[in-house]
Amino acid sequence: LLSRLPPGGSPTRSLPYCPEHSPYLIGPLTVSFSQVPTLKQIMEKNPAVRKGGRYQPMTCEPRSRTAVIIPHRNRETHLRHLLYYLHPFLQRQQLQYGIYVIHQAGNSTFNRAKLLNVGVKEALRDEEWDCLFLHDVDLIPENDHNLYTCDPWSPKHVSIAMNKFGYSLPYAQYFGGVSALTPNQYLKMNGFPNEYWGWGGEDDDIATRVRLAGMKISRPPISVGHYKMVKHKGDQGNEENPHRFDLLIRTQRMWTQDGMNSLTYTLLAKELHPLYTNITADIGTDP
Ligand code: BGN
Repeated sequence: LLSRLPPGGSPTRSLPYCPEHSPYLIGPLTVSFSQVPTLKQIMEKNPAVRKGGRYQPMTCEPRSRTAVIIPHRNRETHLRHLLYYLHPFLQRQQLQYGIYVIHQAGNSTFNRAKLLNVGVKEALRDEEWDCLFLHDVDLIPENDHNLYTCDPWSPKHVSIAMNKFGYSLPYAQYFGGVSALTPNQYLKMNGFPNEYWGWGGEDDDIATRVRLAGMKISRPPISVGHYKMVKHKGDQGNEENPHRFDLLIRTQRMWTQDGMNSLTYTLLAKELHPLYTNITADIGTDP
């Protein structure tokens, strides 16, 4: 038995750990985008989810407390598809979790990696999360044996078999889509770069940081890392970043200066929606 002592209080719960293999897992899942679920429908299917998109198992002590962090702007339908599949998926894994949507305010060029830094910073103010899942809004996991827990030894890349790449890794160093780091691993590599505005390259920078910080990328078996992407066109405000090649040459020089230790932004709102915590931040503009 295990008990977690709240500061200055007596244990609130004393429960056995959840089993190492959750009995609720199904394996391969059928993911379809033919209908867009409403938030109300998703809420009705997930009565145990609490305000802010939080959940914890009732009958056992979870083996991980996982924050799922989703950069977002103008992708409401993608978000609904993701929430529809992700809430039941995480509950079947018997995790304690919270879903954070990090919304970039304004119309300047999108900056995925900086939004992830903001999400990590804000999520860690709430809770001592064991594991940070950095998650694209348009990727739906297709196998619930893909556990949303961290590898204590290595940053983990999980979206390794996406339908758009024929269910295989597009190249050996690919680190885009969905990845999982412990707060320690995240801080050890100074988080993610803040200077990639627009599409592309930031994930390659992140992969290089993993190596420069003396770590290795770990991956689950390919069959478990299946993801289906919601089809979409390249979107306005996230055009290809023409500077990405120049930036990538400088990663080795920049990673200790640009990241969590240089992160600046203005928190505009933090709202506890029924299915997720919505963080709206002004992260500045493309120079
Ligand atoms: C790569 C992009 C990644 C993207 C993958 C998959 C760059 C940098 C070029 C040196 N990298 O080519 O950001 O996730 O394709 O689409 O553009």
